[in-house]
Amino acid sequence: MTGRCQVRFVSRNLVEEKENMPKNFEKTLLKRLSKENADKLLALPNEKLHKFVAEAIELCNPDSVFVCSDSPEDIGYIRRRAIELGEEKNLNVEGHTYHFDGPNDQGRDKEQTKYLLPKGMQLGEELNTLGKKEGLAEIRGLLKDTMRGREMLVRFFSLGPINSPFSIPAAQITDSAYVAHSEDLLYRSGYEQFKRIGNSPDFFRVLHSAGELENFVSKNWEKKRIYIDIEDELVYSVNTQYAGNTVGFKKLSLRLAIRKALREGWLSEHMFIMGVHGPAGRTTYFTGAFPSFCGKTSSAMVQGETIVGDDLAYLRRINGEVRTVNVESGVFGIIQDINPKDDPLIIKALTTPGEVILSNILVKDGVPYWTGDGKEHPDSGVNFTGNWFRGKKDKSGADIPPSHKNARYTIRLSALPNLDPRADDPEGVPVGGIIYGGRDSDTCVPVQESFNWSHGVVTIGASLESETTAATLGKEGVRAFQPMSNLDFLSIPIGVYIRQHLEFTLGLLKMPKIFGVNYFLKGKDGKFLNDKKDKYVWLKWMERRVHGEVDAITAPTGLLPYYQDLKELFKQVLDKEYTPEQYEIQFTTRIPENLRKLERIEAIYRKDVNTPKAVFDVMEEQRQRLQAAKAQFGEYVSPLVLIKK
Ligand code: SPV
Ligand code: MN
Repeated sequence: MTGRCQVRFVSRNLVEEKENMPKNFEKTLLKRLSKENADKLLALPNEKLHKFVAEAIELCNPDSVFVCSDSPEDIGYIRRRAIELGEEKNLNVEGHTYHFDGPNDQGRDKEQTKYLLPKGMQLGEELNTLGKKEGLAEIRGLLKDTMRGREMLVRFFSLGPINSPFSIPAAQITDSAYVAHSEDLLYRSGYEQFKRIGNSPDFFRVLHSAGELENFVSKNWEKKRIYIDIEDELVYSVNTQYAGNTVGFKKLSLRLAIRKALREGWLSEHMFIMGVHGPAGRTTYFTGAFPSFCGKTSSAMVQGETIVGDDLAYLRRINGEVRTVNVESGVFGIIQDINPKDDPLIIKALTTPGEVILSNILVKDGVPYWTGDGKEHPDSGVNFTGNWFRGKKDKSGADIPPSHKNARYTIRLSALPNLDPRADDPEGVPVGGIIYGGRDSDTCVPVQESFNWSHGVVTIGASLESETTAATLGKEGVRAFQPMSNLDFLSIPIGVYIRQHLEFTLGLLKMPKIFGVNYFLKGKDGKFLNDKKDKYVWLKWMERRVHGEVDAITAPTGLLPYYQDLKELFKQVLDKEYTPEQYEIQFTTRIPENLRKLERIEAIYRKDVNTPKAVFDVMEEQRQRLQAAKAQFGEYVSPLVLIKK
């Protein structure tokens, strides 16, 4: 099929043939693209794609257009351009480069990321929206002529594995070789897939320009805009370089995919996917949703287990079970605190020759440094603020750290030795369990299982909360509502999203279990009750539960592990003595805190008229269980008293 299309479209004198065609956008392509690039684009027999590129050319006015066919030469060209344009610079290790975003462009810009709403459509007050007509006029105005004197890069990707029923084709136009290069590490090549889809209009599009540059960074950051046209499945991004705002297939396409998933009956989630290894060589797959800075990547990278993905998952019902794929094929991970002791596998990938992009770290003499890397730091170097020296202050008089707290590394997953062998399986991997976790100092136990699917969706996923850290907002310990760790990316009302989850498993033969974890529980003295590595044990316990190999204690908020099972796993996995005292304090149900949490969460869902009644029913049942336990055992209920003799 692929071969036939190719022959039909490129074997004749394509340029002449196309010149006789009436459509204006094709004329534009033939006028503005070299023959070689026109041939590459027109070999993809897709009118919507041709129109997209032609209109972008007319709007942004590049000097030239490069169409990346995913051949090694074309991919090599993009990588070279990133260096030639100065967007990336070489580090000492072969293949490693670094990139800086401007000081005001160091993270996802929530405020300037808006949905463009066609007349008559409403998404609820919580979502950041703008009228489509007005928004398009504004963003097109900002994109006008931004590529004069520059080359436009056109790339194709597959969101999800190649040749998979899960996958969504996607096309990106950008004038940033750093963006195009990052995507090469983060996504599977899609040029061939575009040949296969023929004239289908069913693909996502992203149009990005970094805008005017000064010292290689976007100068007009005050006019940074990221607008998502949900009707046309087209993302616009301008005057920004930070990958979360420009690599359109991360959170921007996640927003489009959430709507597509609602229409088509599947789920698009902010989740890692990992294989947890059980007895006798068994692998059980889990997905996990955690807000940023809450242990998501470190869970997916636990030593001894295997990783499928660390950020985005599509979940579908296939043959009576839930299966999932990683949307991506690389990692755009937070580098702060990555060090040889805690993260040996990532450190190996970050120190071995191969393709690596580091962003917003400190560089001195071709060597990268970042906060928490376990290395001695130089007193000066270059970072996202330009020349940096110890004691350099920002406008408010605060010390500028050597690297930004959101500094990142970009690598291919294949650079990791613990990549799961089924990571690219077009059929996906079966989901044994779904894990939700947030930063919670005083309410939830370290690990628990829900009683059933709807109890898990409502009281664990939809009720997820996470405390901000001093590092993120300046105010520590402020609890934020983080349902499914997907709130920032919701493109549908929250009540509709929760209903979609509740209905997702109706009629399935095999139900994934739902678990809640909390790595951040503290004791009365304000100290964490668990070590970083305790999560290794929680994962193994959850794996055993999926296969019904260990029993659990029924507590008011869910099913808890037995001490004996954890004691054995602590010994086996970490060679650690786990004491009954540790167990009892960690797994005590904190009733007042749990009741308060229910109240907070219920109030949020009451505000959305779309919330299914089942949400309130499940919450009410939980409240009654908590109150009954309080009447019987008091406010703090040890797991030991709950064990039925
Ligand atoms: C996150 O912040 O959740 C990320 C990185 O995964 S970003 O691309 O900014 O979304
Ligand atoms: Mn993420």
